[in-house]
Amino acid sequence: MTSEPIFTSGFPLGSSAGLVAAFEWLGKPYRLTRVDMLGEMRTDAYKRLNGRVETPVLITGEGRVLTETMAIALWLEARDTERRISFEPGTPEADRMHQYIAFLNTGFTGAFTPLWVALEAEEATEQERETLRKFGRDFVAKRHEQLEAMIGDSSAYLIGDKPTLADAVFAGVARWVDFHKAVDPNDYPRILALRQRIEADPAFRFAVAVEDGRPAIGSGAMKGLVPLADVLRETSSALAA
Ligand SMILES: N[C@@H](CCC(=O)N[C@@H](CS)C(=O)NCC(=O)O)C(=O)O
Repeated sequence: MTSEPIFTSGFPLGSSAGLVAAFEWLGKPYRLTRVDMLGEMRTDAYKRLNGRVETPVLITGEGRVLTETMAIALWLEARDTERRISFEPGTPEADRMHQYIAFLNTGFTGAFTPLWVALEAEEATEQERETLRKFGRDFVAKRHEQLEAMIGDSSAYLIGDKPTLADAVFAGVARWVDFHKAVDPNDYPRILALRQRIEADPAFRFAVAVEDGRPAIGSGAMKGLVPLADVLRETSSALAA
């Protein structure tokens, strides 16, 4: 038996917000479950869902658990038969979209790690924290320079004139610069313009509202918010069966 897939909305500031926007743009029925990354995510029950204790996680309509942003993006791409948020596999546009997703999910996202560690490492001295912060800011600046150079002047989104999975992966993470004050966004005008375009998009606004626990009206594709406890109970009994 199949039902709507369930995707995580990790908060605060989860990268999953980008893929929530992608679900909205795709327009096929799905559900969401909010995951408090500082709370419920740390429980043993969640560790059975994702042993690496991270969001995002997707539970497919068949009850399979799929983790990792890139794997979930590829799952969405395979579902996108009308090519609303992706391109025909094998085309130059599809290859370029994969290239962007890979860069964004590795180099670009990873550059923020020292900044998160500086914030969360309870044992660290102030001097160690400052070293991490400096390393993180330099690394984020370097990845911004690289992304700024990759983005052309000729299209509204990363590839062409519609938002795709690459823009979704970008938007979930790009906003972290504000929280960490890692770089001056005005130094990267193409990145800033892209962020502003996506952050004003109803799909991304919906994703952020769900993340914040605010009432939200989306495209209608989101068929319900499922409490995480229900998701954990159902997936653990499915895994045990
Ligand atoms: N490789 C994973 C990384 C995902 C990731 O970094 N998730 C963050 C939130 S956006 C997380 O859950 N971090 C764990 C923590 O905050 O302790 C992916 O691409 O899905």
